[in-house]
Amino acid sequence: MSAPTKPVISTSEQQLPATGFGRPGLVLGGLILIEILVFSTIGTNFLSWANAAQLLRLNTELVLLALAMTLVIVAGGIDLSVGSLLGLSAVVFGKLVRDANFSPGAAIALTLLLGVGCGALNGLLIARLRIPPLIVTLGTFSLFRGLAEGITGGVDNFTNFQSNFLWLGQGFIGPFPAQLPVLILAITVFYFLLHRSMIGRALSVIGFTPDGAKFAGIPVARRILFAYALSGLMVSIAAVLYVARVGQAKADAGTGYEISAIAAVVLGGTSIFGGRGSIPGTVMGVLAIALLENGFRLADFPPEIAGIFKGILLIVALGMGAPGLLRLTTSGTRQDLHSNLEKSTMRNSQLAALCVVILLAAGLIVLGNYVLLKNVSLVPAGLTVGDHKPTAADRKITVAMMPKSKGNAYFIACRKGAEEAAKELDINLLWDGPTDPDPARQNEIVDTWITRGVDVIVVSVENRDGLSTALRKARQSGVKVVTFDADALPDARDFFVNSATPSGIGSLLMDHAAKALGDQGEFAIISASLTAANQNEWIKWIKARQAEKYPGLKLATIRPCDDLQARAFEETRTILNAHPEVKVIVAICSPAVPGAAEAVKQSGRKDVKVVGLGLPNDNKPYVHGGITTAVVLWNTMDLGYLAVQSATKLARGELKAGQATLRAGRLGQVEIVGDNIMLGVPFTFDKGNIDNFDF
Ligand code: RAM
Repeated sequence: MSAPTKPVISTSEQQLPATGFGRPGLVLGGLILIEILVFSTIGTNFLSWANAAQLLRLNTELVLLALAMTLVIVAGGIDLSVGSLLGLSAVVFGKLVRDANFSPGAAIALTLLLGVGCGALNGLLIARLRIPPLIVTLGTFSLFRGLAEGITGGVDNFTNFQSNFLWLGQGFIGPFPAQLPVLILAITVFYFLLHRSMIGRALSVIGFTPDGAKFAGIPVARRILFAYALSGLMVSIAAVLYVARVGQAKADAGTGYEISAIAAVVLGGTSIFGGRGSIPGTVMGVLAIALLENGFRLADFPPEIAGIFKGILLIVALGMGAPGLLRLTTSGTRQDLHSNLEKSTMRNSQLAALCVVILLAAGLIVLGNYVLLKNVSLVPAGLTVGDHKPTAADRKITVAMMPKSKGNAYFIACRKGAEEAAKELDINLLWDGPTDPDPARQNEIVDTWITRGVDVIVVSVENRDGLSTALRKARQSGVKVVTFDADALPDARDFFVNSATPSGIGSLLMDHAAKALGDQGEFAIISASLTAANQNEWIKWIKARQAEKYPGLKLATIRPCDDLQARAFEETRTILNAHPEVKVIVAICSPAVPGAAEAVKQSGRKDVKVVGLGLPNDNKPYVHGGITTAVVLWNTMDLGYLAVQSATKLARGELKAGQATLRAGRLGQVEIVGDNIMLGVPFTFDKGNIDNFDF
């Protein structure tokens, strides 16, 4: 195609800069306004300083990524690797601090170097080898995440950072979050870079017509390299802030950030075809996405609804750019994409799409009112509910409860008991958590609950050190904290609802393993994560029992599986290959028991057995098949029930430190040892009794 190269360049120079306050900017502004109106009506404490500060804290990393992404897209490219690079930078930083004893300052410097290097790698492949950006960054998307997983073995989670480093992500300068200066600086620099500098102008021209840019004497390759290296730098800065904010560094940090960043950029009016972009638009795009999630949570909507609406917004935003994204897999045809016809079609579809989102948002008001009405208590004062008599002065207590992961059958059963107690006690129960185990997500949800002003937070803690900081903050702001299943640090909570004594659980598991092994032999443990307190306590007691009673048995290895069945399956296969002497797998988190048993079954090894902590329903086939010899557990419904009973009594002043017992509804008097509220003793399911249970 013969594009009118020279006129295009001069026209584009005249048109620059577009700052996003055109028509798409106004529509986006309207959308943000509607979000604010809707959520300030239906969300608790939405229009508060604390919430504004939290929004800023939670979204700084995304803004940094999106700013850099704007430049990349304006230059006609795309960077799908930013989320993975965030994960890699986070774990490299964690490793440098924990294992290589670097000071945080030195580790930050090296992490930023890594970011620039990885960004430059993208840039070199694209600019010098002329491989399409989508292909290159799809490759590095996998490469960077793979390296992060390699460094951590997929399960290591770096925590315990110095408090002066954590201040960067959790501290305040007066009333402002510590991230604010970085954010203002980054937005200002990128604004001037894109809208007021020769480099921004050059990137726009490259995105508009790369060949034309070359003829105009622009060093195209160098500018593209600059854009990607800068993207890498911003990602690594974001990674450092992320680690400081969540207090931990895991290989899955930043998962999905690339999609949110691209969506924010496109939503903000930047053309996915390149050539035209807006920094203010990008910032507004991030805000539109962030408000959705934040507002829904504060309005107590089921978190799934927030996910659905966020998904719709992302589809709309990405849908607007889809044709351009596809074309980024080829080269040399970009000029065709800039026909006037195409440009106006895009604008119209942008407007239409945003109108749809606005209409959907308006529908939320109706839905919100419905939820509000539903939450009005219809129980007349004086009516006895459970073992508490509500009085006219009673305010409905809100208990916010979080499992390690919502998808785990163990916690699904806990939820049933929690809901039963909530109904009996006439309280509001919020249930939310990560879909799969994700300690950083647990931190974010706790933060939202603090802003929301719930009465009690009840949580099963995935990462003890990481979440304890957030829980301490909750206590400082007057929220009571109860942990259940897996504990936080003692000063981060009021009480811990303990499934059974760790010594009881550990000893029983070891006894079952010994029964399957005989006097001599090796066994292996599959745990959930290395940072969960309950898992580590149980391992300690398994080892103690083995040393005391079974000197002929040897623990060959401990492998974490992230509380995921598929991962437990893989880990067991690895153990069977690497340690052929291992004859018993002790799986101490519920998804690991069927995962390990399936791996043993598929290996064809008849000499290997499984014992573990799991649910009867998950394990029946393996118990009947003779692979799993013993499954230990407690009544998980009762655990959820007791946790909500304890939380409510705590909020009502009926549970105080030093108390020796607690009256817990249908469970009767429950013993309190120190600050541990004890559920009972573990129970063993085996071939003889497992069919009598259905959970
Ligand atoms: C896992 C959870 C929980 C553990 C149970 C037995 O699913 O991690 O913490 O107690 O299994």
